[in-house]
Amino acid sequence: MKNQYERLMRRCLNLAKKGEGKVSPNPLVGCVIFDDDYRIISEGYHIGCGKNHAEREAILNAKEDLKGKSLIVNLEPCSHYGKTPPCADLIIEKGIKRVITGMIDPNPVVKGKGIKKLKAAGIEVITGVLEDECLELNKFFINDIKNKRPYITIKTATTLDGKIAAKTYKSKWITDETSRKEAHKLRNRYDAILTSSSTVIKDNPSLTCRIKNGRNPIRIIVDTNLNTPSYSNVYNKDGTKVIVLISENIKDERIINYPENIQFIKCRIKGNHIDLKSALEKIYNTGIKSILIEAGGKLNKAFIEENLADNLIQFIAPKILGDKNGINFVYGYNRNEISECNNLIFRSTKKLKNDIILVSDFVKHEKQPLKRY
Ligand code: AOF
Ligand code: ZN
Repeated sequence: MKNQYERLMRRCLNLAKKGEGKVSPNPLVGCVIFDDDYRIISEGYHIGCGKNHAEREAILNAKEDLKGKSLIVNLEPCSHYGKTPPCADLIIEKGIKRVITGMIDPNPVVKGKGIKKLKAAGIEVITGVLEDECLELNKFFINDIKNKRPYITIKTATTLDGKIAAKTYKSKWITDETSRKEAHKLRNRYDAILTSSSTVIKDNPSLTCRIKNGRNPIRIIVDTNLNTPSYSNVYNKDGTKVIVLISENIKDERIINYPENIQFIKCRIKGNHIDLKSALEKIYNTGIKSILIEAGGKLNKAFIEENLADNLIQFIAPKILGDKNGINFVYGYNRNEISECNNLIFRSTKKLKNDIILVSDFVKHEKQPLKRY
């Protein structure tokens, strides 16, 4: 039975992923309805914010009577009137006898109330099936509710010894085509991609998502002194919104003559740079819940040093470049002792054609003061 529930929950997780790039700020949810022989009767997923929830989709897609059937869903069914009526009520109304879920909905308006409602109506409820996978899938949603700030991932493509480029900048690609395809899938998952003015000036990237059915995320450019030219690809490729973070000292007359899809956000300055923490608050207030950082070593370093990054995704090619001519993925960041390191926890590894993807989570802690000499 446990294996069957896990198999069906995996199906829910895969269905839920079809909503990637479309459901934010809502969670990714997939739902399967099945009979006592574990035969799938119907399926559904949450296709977009404001649209039907996964449970309602699965129920509406069913071609037979659902009385006495079981329903499995990766998130607790909701109990509240939001943009749609409560899923728990519909499940009860259809006479479903058993509900299996992966995790409690952390949203305070639900948080256990959906399960309570189902149980009160005499429905058997089983919770926690593949809970870790369910929590991982909806980490942006959980982080949004718990921390009220965007979830930050740093993405890098490096050699085995952590170099993002050679100083000559002659060769643009370190990882192979398969890795780059995976990287495009990642872009579809996040609300926004963030990079620095120096990357825009040096590489002139478009930062688009080039996968089937994908969509371009919002781009965020950290450009303290407004050095990026208005004809840069990232501003002109497709009309998708671009947020440019600039110093509060930039005069208004400098921000005319940029394309209409650009929103300039003036930010507080710390040292010579934008204060990232307060900039992130402003970004969060525009509705962005997840950010993928695709930048150079200096910006990566700033996010890590300020303890703002949640997650690190490294595409690693089986090459060694060495330290004389290679540029590190964290640049200008030096700890004196192992005890002063930033600590992470390995989450997963995946072998691609030639490269690997290594995913780690940052251990959150207050900033450690560097030793003074
Ligand atoms: C979803 N999709 O499949 C499920 C959700 O604004 P509403 O009415 O769409 O409600 C959104 C909340 O409903 C969401 O924050 C979560 O707590 C709950 N469940 N949401 O978007 C779904 N099952
Ligand atoms: Zn619902």
